[in-house]
Amino acid sequence: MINRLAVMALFLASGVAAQSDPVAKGGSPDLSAPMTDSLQIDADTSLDVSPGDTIRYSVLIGNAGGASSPADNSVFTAVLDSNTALVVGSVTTTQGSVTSGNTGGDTSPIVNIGSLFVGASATVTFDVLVDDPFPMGVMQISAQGTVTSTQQTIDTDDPDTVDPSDATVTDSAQLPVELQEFSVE
Ligand SMILES: [Ca+2]
Ligand SMILES: [Ca+2]
Repeated sequence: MINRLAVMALFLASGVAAQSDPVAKGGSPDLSAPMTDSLQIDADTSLDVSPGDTIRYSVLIGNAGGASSPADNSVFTAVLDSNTALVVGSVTTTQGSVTSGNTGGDTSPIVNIGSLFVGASATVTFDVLVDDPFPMGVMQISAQGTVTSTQQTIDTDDPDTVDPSDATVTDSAQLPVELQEFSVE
């Protein structure tokens, strides 16, 4: 991250417009994949993520690469939190096909996106069920996706944090709900 910032600063200092110069992009794809989380089903109407609830992840996979530089054979996979379970049948994509996640016995999402052209994007969504009961002392749920392609492989990004390729973390004071009381501000 620091190195990337330093490089960007050098570009800016030298007057080179890194984003608009096609030479700077070369002929390579430039993938991005922010993965957001949201409370899809609040089973206990607690207004917060808690055991038994359903979290929906949404991944916007984009390619901002140089001209004529698709990301070929793009495939999305994800490693889910061990205290959650994929909701079989919940996996969707706006491009390509779901190869794992919608058939009985599937435990993780795999989506075959195919070629993702420059300027194009594909949105993948899937749901997980939060374990109930949930282990005491665990305050977070995290999931990390990966997009592989012939030209480039990247991890998904939690857009809530500065780190450009970190797991998507769901915080909740309600998770170890059995033994704690919380004041509402
Ligand atoms: Ca809840
Ligand atoms: Ca981040």
